[in-house]
Amino acid sequence: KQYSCGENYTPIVDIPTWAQQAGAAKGLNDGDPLARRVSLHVGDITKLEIDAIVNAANNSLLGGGGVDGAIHRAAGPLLKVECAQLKGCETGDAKATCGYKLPARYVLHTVGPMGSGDEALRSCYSRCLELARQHGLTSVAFPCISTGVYGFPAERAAKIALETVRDFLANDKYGEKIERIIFCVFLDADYRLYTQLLP
Ligand code: AR6
Repeated sequence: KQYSCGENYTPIVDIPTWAQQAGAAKGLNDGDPLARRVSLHVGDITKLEIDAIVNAANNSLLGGGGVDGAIHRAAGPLLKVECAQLKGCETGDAKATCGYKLPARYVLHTVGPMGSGDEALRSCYSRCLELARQHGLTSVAFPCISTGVYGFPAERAAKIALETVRDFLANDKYGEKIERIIFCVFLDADYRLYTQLLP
């Protein structure tokens, strides 16, 4: 199946919410209303059939390793053609493209800081959520931006990710329209970290 950016379809988000996940694991706080709109998922972000997946890209937006490489491979060569027209992206900023052969309609490319830079990392998450608002998207999956090749400490990054998303869901006017945010982690260590921090 191929989706273009503009095509209407019903996103299939059959991943349980944190409320369901936490409800199954005793002692975790599933009483928070935001828990019904957030999921923790372990796996390959390129497989998710949702409105948008976020790419942890570099300033050139022309592809690379890690999740960036996986997204470009799965999306096919047209993704790079569209990216090349964007003329790069500043650290902490984000730009949207179509998803091409991906099951996700859009890719939100963001550039995380290298090693440190809390403000820039926060900005990656909030700029992606602003792009979601601009494009009317209601389901977005984030990888652990900057914590791979870019070497940002994983725990600090997870706290920033959760705080920024929580703030948007709870306080931004568009936040209430967001149906699902998926934290798509790839490593067991990140899964453990998010499981501890999500409550
Ligand atoms: N699905 C979900 N998460 C993934 C996947 C995947 N298929 N593959 C890796 N991860 P990284 P960065 C996780 O290095 O640190 C690229 O070369 C990975 O385990 O992809 O922001 C770019 O072009 C880690 O938790 O991104 C840049 O040059 C997280 O994704 C540079 O790397 C991010 O790791 C960006 O580095």
